[in-house]
Amino acid sequence: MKSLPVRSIQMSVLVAVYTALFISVGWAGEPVTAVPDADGVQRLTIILDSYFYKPDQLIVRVGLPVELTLISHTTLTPHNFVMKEPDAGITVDQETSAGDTVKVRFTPRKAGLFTFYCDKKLLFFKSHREKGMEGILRVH
Ligand SMILES: [Cu+2]
Repeated sequence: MKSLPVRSIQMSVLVAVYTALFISVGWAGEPVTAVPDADGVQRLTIILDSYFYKPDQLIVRVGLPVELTLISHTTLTPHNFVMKEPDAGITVDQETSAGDTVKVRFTPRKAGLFTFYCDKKLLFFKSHREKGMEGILRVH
């Protein structure tokens, strides 16, 4: 019984940290699940803006090609889309200049949770990733 208050405090701290992370990272949006097209390609569209991806939670199936259409909504700030998960068959490092639309393709070979992010950084300022420009790809 003595450890109970400590445990509940720990739990509260955990919940608070998780909530803060959730809000700061912006993972509050709804996850978007790809539905394969007739040709078996899982197509999703992502908006890149300062400093977020929308949607920032993508769900795809393992073993089927994924095609992401990256649309920049900025007028000046360049962004990119980086995912370095070679073990899962995913290696993407795509520049997305202001106002551009580009497509990337990969075929996930492994189930799991993988992070994508923008690694742009201006001088001594925080990186875009640190400002919340990241998201999660769930492969199942
Ligand atoms: Cu960026």
